[in-house]
Amino acid sequence: MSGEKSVILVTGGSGLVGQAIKQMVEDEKLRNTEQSKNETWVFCGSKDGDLRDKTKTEALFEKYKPTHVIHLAAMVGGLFHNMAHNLDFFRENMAINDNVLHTSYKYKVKKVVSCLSTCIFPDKTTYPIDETMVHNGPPHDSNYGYSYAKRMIDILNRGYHDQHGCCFTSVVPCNVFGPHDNFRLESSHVIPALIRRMDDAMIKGEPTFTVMGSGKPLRQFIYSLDLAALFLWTLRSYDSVEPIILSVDEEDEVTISSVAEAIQKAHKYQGEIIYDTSKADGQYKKTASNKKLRRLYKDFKFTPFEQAIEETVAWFKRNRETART
Ligand code: NAP
Ligand code: GFB
Repeated sequence: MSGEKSVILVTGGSGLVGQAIKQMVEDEKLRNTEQSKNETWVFCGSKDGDLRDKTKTEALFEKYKPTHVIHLAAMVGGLFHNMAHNLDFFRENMAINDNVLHTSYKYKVKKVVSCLSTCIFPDKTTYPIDETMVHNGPPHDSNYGYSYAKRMIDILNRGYHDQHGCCFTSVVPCNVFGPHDNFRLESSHVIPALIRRMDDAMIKGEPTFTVMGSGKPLRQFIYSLDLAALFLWTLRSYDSVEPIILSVDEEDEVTISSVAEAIQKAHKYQGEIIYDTSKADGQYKKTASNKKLRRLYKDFKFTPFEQAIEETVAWFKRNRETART
């Protein structure tokens, strides 16, 4: 990308990850970096064009004629949303992904970076999970729709590369959280759900706070701003078609209970945390290895988890009125 003028279209640009990339790009522009001088960035949400629709997808590409695409747009949700809507997650994401990748090919986009997830790997597996294991068996039953649709991105990337020489690749983030997250309880992931529900408990002066499930499952969480920095690196410096995991280290894996306690500390909530074990735990663990990333990008520093939680809770309290709630 160095030197030439680029137009980078970010699908899903109005969401959690898209808004983090937007902030990183704006910071670069403020610093007037050499890279930023040659790049025009376009951040799109569904109001700019419903990517499930082929004609609307083509209209978006005709309007902006991107040279590069970061493809984030997807039907996205937490455990309970996936469990209740596996068919929708499959069909909507299959349609979006096929339209975006085929239109990128038709418009001769030089590079596309799409997004998988560490939750799409086989449920019965050895640990740590790595990039070679995407298709080694069925995913966890709670989110098979989303998982199979995401796995097809990898198949499409290989097909466009093998048949047409396209540079279409993908990243595999672990669980993401941060400012501009989805705090709508019917579809949110665990961290925004706990942040929003604990804020509600504080406002109502509730003496107890319920965490769903046992609190025992293990997760790796990446702060959205860290993921955004790694997306910029992937766009500019990673040219393999093979997926690359973008995750914190294996040893940074935390239990859902410790997440709830970190959010309690950030909120300064004095009530008692209780667990509703009648609710599903979902996958017990999906520990992923970031060795490939560490090999290629040696000195990347992740934001400490507690600091990222503090910043996200503070953002939510400042922006609750306009956030997705
Ligand atoms: P998000 O906050 O829910 O944002 C989703 C984005 O996709 C929004 O900009 C949304 O636009 C757009 N979108 C949804 N349906 C669309 C459609 N039919 N046409 C056009 N745009 C559409 O999700 P996110 O957490 O940022 O996720 C971004 C990417 O990261 C996704 O591919 C997701 O699978 C992946 N990922 C997320 C996590 C996580 O923990 N959050 C973990 C691993 C991977 P509007 O809001 O304007 O409708
Ligand atoms: O982020 P989450 O919803 O999805 O986390 P996954 C679910 C875990 O958090 C379960 C517990 O152990 C839940 O019992 N939990 C506790 C809660 N309280 C809550 C709450 O109020 N809301 C939610 N949502 N969970 C998703 C996949 O799995 O990971 C998606 O289903 C996606 O496809 C995402 O890829 C990254 O981490 O279990």
